[in-house]
Amino acid sequence: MARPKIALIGAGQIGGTLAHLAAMRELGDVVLFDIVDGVPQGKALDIAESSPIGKFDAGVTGTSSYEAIAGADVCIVTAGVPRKPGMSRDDLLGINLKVMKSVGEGIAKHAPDAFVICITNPLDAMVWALRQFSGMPAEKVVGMAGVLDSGRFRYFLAEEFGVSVKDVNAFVLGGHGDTMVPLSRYSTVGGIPLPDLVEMGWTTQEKLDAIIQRTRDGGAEIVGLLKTGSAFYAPAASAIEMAEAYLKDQKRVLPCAAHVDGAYGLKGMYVGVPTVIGAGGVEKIIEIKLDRNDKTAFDKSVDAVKGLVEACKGIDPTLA
Ligand code: A3D
Repeated sequence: MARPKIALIGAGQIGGTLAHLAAMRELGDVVLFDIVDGVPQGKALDIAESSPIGKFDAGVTGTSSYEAIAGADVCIVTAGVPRKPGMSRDDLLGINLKVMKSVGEGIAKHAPDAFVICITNPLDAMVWALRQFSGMPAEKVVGMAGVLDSGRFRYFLAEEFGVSVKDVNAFVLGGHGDTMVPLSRYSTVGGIPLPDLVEMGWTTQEKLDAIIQRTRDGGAEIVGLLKTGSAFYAPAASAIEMAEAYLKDQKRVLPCAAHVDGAYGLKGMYVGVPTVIGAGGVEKIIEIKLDRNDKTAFDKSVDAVKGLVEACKGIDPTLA
């Protein structure tokens, strides 16, 4: 049986890391695409040359031509620009919207059956635009944000409690931005919900609130340290988890920016919700019960995403 084909659209910081991870895990043959000629070819050759040492069998090639992604099973999109210190994700909207148009059209033409994972920011608006431009089925186009946001939340919680990251589960809903909604009630350590851990004296509500705020600001914290770009190791690891769930039909329960039409009272918009990812793409959207505070926070996040989508329509009238 032929290996799956994984196309990475954008060969920058995240694209290069994705290529390395996908090849090392032998998820399939990797094609790195970028408009800057030489960069995808150079990174691909470098990774391919590491394969005898890392002992992995995966073809890794670089290209600046969409023809090379033909028939890809998975496309992961990082094309565009990242933020610099002082910028919000929303400041990237104008530039990255144009990029989504060319990428959406390129994927639709050459890999129309692929499962498409968008990472480009501002995430919830860009994945919506990418799906509009590509015209692909909603369950096959998804945004990566929740796996990363909950990963950050889990890491901070594991540090606070001095326990293994493997035993910490966390839940984050809503848009990928300052309005994201980390849910304490659904986040657990060894199955024990966070509010119970506060009652048990493992931590205080103040410390938990600080961790939640640090999770919301997680992207900005890295941008502030790096100064020249944004996070790439954890974002790449998160998208690989989603790609693997699709390729291996794992039916993973993962928070993703999915097309929600009906659930949560929403009508045809992309926002972060718990999903089941398997061979059908987004096979299910899980509608959880929100208490009044969580619902208020979720509604605020949804409104922020709606504002960005309206801004996209203002810039490109074909989206209206
Ligand atoms: P960077 O290292 O700049 O890579 C982006 C690449 O896209 C560059 O190599 C560009 O040449 C390439 N590119 C630009 N235009 C096109 C085009 N039309 N077609 C193909 N390639 C193109 O950025 P990065 O890899 O650090 O980040 C990529 C994106 O991911 C940015 O928009 C970030 O803001 C975003 N990001 C999202 C998250 C989420 O959690 C959603 C996290 C971190 C970064």
